[in-house]
Amino acid sequence: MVVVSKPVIEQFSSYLKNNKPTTLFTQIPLVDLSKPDSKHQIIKACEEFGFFKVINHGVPMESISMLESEATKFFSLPLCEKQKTGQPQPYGYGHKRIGIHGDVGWVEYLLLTTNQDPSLHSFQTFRVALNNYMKSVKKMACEILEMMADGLKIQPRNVLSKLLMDEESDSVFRVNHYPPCPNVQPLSGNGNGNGDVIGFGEHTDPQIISVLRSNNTSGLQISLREGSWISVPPDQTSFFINVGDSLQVMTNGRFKSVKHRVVTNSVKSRLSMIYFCGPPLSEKIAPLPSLMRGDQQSLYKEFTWFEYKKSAYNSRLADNRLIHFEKI
Ligand code: GA4
Repeated sequence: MVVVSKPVIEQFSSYLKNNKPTTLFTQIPLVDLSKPDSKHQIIKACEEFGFFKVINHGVPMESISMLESEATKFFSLPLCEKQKTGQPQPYGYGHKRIGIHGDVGWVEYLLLTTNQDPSLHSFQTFRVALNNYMKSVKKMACEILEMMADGLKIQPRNVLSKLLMDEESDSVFRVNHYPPCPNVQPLSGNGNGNGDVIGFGEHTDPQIISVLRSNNTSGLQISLREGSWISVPPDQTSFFINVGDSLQVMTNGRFKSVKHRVVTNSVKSRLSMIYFCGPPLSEKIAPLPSLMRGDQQSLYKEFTWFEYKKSAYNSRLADNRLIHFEKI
């Protein structure tokens, strides 16, 4: 990350959010994957929050630490070295700019496909650590999606996980590094009053679910249905699951994709790694027939993941992307 001069900090302060105050006492749903009732907990969390934390997930701590240490090494390289992974189009190394329509954040990142991504060819140990990690995380994500199908009482239980297991699955992996951000003066009315600068602006994820793990630095916030923001206490031994737009459509709106954002920390850097579980490009995204009761109608027009992705990547971060696909 380049050293940043004051005017740039001021530029970022215009991204300070002026939303309703953060709610302090809401508990993030916690799902223990080893418990027999976890499928019911998952459904409840997806309906109420579109978000939950998982423990007893089976991803070895060793593979998490290996990837974290490789990613930390990568981000401490000089800019020119990091840029050898390519400009984000959308894959590669990026900093500050998110997407192609002017969104910015106090962040540098690596965006990769989960297939044979050529971006890391000169970073072999990083690549190996990444492949190991992704293998375990994909397995856990499939288990969660199967529990979800069980909890929704739909058959077959791999109706969602098969999209991820498909060789053509269009999943994406992202490592975000939020360097400590020099504090700016809190603006009046700013949520929690500590001068938060936006690391990654508010958005929903377009995919089915996203699986996030971060180091022990806070920053992630989720939006509750009534519009207030809550800070998610970091936990480096657990994973956090987001419902994405595609799962909202597949459940015909029963689950809602969760709006989330990341605010920076003035002292510690935050490192997060996210597996975005996407279907194959040709997959039709529509409510699962077994979830539709009686003469229930789909709330959405028909579209493929390719069409949705294309439209999503053409949007601004905070846009409501599903609105164009809703039936009037
Ligand atoms: C949000 C979720 C993932 O990080 C991502 C992002 C993508 C990008 O960084 O290129 C997008 C964003 C995300 C949605 C709207 C568009 C595309 C940035 C942006 C402004 C990789 C994804 O799949 O969609």
